[in-house]
Amino acid sequence: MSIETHSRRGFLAGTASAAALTVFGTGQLSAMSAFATPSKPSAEGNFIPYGAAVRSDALAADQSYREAVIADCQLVVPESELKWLELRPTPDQYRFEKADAIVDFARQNGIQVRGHTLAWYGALPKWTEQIATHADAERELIDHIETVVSRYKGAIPSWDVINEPLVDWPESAASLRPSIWAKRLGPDYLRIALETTAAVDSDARLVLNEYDVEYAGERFSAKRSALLQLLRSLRDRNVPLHAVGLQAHLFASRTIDRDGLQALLTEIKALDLDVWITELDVIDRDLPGEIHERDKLVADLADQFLQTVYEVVRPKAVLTWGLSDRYTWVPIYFKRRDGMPNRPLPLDAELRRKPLFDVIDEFRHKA
Ligand code: 9MR
Repeated sequence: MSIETHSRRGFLAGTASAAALTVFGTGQLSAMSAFATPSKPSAEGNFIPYGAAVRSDALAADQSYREAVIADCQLVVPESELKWLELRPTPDQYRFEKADAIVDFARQNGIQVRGHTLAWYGALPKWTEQIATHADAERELIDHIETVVSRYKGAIPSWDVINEPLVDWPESAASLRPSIWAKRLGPDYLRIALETTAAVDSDARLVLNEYDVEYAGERFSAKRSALLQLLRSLRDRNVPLHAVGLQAHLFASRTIDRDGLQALLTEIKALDLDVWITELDVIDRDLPGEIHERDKLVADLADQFLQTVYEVVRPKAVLTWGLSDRYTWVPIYFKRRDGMPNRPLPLDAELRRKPLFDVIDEFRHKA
């Protein structure tokens, strides 16, 4: 696929006329000048939408995967295509082609899109390390958010504005990851990112997305406390925020802290924040190899997690981080020692439904 680039100035000047051409396997080009056509919400009444992280390259090259996404997802989130690394090869360029392709695919198929992510320490292009001053950092962050969020206004109704703000073992809400944003702007980067997103798209649901908040153990309860403190401080300062995203990368080797997670969710509810399950999958590295047994344990763990959440709050949506075991990030870090492929997702590598699919489907229909 060729990469279309827009200079920042050129793009801002020519938003209305810029038409991105996308092609997804059918051989047909489709012109996409207006993203603002709202996607059709789930046509299934009061059911919670289910969605998955998707990859533009796989959607373009793999028809059976594309059909599975169309059949099973009411919602998609680009796995990488909206990250700075993909969008911003140089300080002056925005490269929207891959993200546009996903948004276009979703629109054509009546699927909604979530945005991931605007302010994160990860997947930043090298040049951002050179951002040297408070003023430069503020300008870069604001420009980026204004450009990206305005492009997809109306087409991306919820954003993981903030991703993974806290270190792995925080002492307090001040224990922010030392991203370029935190280094140059301090904790104020959170406010800047959230306020800028709200200013550009006042209808967008603004989400703060975090992981490791569901387990038993000191490190995880420290994460829950710091997260809650952070949410309260944002709320106390009237910073716009609508929801918390629980990533839910579940580890078969860890124990879910039912009381700890439910206490956190109760407080989140008391702050009048919604909950989204944003990146559910089950890291099966330490589970037995036998496939039926493994798939059952994977589904049981997700069931236990979702049950624990639902007893306190009905999430706005449940998304898994990928749809099929054919395309998953898990082996990058958590390959199995027996050499067998990981099976963390609702569909297997042949796109057949696994017990995990049924568990999620059951929760989608729960009141
Ligand atoms: O799954 C994503 C992988 O393909 C990327 O290489 C990586 C870096 O951009 O990010 C992965 O997605 C992560 C997500 O953005 C944030 N939560 C953890 C996800 C899995 O690592």
